[in-house]
Amino acid sequence: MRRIFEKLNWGKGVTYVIGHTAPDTDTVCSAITYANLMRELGYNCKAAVAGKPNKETQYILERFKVEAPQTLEDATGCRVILMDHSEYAQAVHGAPQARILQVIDHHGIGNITESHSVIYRSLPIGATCTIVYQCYKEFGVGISKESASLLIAGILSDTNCFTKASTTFIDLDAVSELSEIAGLEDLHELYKEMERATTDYSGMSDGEIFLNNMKNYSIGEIRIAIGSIDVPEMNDAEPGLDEKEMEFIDRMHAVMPQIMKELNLDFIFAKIDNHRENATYILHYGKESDEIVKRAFIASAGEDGVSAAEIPVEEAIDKAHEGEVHLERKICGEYIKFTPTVNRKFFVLPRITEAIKQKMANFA
Ligand SMILES: [Mn+2]
Repeated sequence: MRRIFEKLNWGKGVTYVIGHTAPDTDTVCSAITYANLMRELGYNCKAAVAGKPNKETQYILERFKVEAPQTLEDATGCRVILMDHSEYAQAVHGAPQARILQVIDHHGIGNITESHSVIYRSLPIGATCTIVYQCYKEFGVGISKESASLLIAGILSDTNCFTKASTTFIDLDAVSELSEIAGLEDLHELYKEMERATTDYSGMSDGEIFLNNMKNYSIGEIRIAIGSIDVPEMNDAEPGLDEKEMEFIDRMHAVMPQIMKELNLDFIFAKIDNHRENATYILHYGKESDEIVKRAFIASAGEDGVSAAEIPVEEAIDKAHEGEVHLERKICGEYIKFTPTVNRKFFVLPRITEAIKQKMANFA
């Protein structure tokens, strides 16, 4: 394996190991640890971020006393290793003019291109950090206490502490070995603190809260973004909790037009999780976005000529949870509410993508 890495065109300068914009814990921690591994193998690599890490990630870096990676403003002309994404829409500015040496990811294949040989490693597992752990094992390189802590944090974050449908035994095995190296006994305590940091929106405007975990996607010529936001924990001793939560969701809805305009998007969507209710609210904005949402999440096959996206809602979620969970869907005014919560990568994005493709096909 080491020989294969020698074949990459490393050049003379530094190679940046960098995750997606709106950096989260998996993207940042996988970049730091993978850069460490590449340096161990003798390559001049440096971790970087494509924006300000979110609050959860800031908490992790502080807790494990790790310096935040430098921000790479523009990757034009740079050599890069992309972590946790494969879409230009999510990549650092200038990525189309960068040379990609490697991609380490656990999402679908996006629209990046590279004419030179690359190492492209993608697995349908819980976190990019798990793949980095596998790479360490493959090379027989020891994992430091610090790197082990960061990898655990990335895996806990992306799998919501092993509760997401994307979690695999590979992720669980990785964490069980890593926690011994890291000397971390109480992972639930760690995850609780991470959750607290995630919904600490103090000092942030509504727009910043929305952008905190928003991802951009290109579907052909169509540019969309999907924000993923958690309703902050509120004091349930006070009356009117439901209204306060809805007020927060309405505030997120209110910033969507401005974000859509500024980023020149065709549509913008949001997936807002209210953990108290164990529910997800789907929000949409953009011309005829209601039709897309209808196709993606409401319409049943054949009804009024509007066909549902490939997999019926119930089937999709049942599959994800192996038949143990029944998904409920409710129309709440302009929003669609799912109980229990649904996943952006496996549930929301594929259905919206399919609905947009159908809409485009009908139009053409
Ligand atoms: Mn990830």
